[in-house]
Amino acid sequence: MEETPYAPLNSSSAFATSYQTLGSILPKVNRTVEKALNEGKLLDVVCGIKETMATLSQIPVNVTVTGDSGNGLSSFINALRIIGHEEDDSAPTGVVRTTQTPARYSSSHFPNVALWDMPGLGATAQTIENYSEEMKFSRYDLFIIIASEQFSSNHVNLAQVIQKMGKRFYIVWTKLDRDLSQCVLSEIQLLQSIQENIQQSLQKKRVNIPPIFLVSSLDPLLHDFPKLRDTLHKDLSNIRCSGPLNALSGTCEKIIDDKVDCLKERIDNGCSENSFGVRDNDDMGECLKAFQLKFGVDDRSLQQVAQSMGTVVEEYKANMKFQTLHTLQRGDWQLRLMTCAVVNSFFRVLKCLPCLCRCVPRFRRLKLKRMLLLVSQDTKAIVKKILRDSISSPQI
Ligand SMILES: Nc1nc2c(ncn2[C@@H]2O[C@H](COP(=O)(O)OP(=O)(O)OP(=O)(O)O)[C@@H](O)[C@H]2O)c(=O)[nH]1
Ligand SMILES: [Mg+2]
Repeated sequence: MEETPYAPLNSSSAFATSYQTLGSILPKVNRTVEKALNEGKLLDVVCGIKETMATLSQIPVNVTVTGDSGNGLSSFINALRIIGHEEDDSAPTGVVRTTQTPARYSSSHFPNVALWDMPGLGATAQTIENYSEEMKFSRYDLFIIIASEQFSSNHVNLAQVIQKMGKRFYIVWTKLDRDLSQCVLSEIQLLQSIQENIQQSLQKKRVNIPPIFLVSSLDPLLHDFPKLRDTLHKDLSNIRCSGPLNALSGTCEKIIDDKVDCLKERIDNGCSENSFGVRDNDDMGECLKAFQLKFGVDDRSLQQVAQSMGTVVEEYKANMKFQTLHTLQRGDWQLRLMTCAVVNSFFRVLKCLPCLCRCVPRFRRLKLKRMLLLVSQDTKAIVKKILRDSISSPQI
């Protein structure tokens, strides 16, 4: 497996992110998404979001591996990279204190991620505050605290410091092979007692329980390693994408709201037939279909979106509250009232009264505008789902 050789921490350039690239691409993507939403082409919105994801996935993320010296920090890095400690570019390991300065490693399993091997917290009287300052904790995006043999106060203190910084961290209990070979308990009991011990130690110091993984660096594919890799992939995606995609989500909502305002104005001006291509704007079913088409949440568009996202259309439809005329009337009391038989009969009578018949078009516009608003809410829900799915499955 091809791996990049390690580099000791010697410059801050390793922490320079490609936010500049991001700064130049995001406005372009925003424009693409804006145009697509205005034209009701949700498939183009998906393309714009995928383009953003591709850029975001190149943002370097710094993951640091820390813990007590000798707990197996360097061995864990090699195991995570699935390389042996005898390979040229592996992290040096040993029974004597080995790692003296932070060293950076990369792995083809985690593209654009710097894995930092730290000198462990030593037997010296170094405080956790000094250690976190010296190791420049503020530079890292995610922390992996390694523990083995015993979950010490150093581990709890590390967790506390990282929690205070508001950063994501995991606890990885390693050397599980030794525990298993020496313990008289069954494997299930042993795993449970390690988990409980870690949780209790953290709870005593009011640390929120992070993900905990029990592994052996001698078996990089066994125990909790697969779960750990999976969680790490998801968190890396979150770290890179949630900020910009949340911003994009806000932009999308604003574009949809603006579109609603613009269409409401057209309805007020009596241009609904021309604008939406409806033949009879008293036919609520036809109007609903026309609005859905206008926003790109019609059956055909949703089918294309689902296909492009690698899923089934039902997943998207399940996010819509007002997909059919029936659900629309059932889900919104205002529209239910406006379309009930009594009100309809009342307006039919009004139509025949010359002095009051002017109220009829006004009432029809009210109904159309309400329906428009509800369809726009469904559109927002669909866009949110596309964004959510893009973060959780960045490879789509
Ligand atoms: N059996 C077993 N031994 C392990 C495991 N992980 C690490 N070791 C051994 O523990 C010793 C210390 O491992 P390192 O990875 O060098 O530990 P470290 O925390 O990086 O230590 P320093 O760099 O010295 O602070 C080595 O002899 C490793 O072979 C494991 O999962 N199982
Ligand atoms: Mg080491």
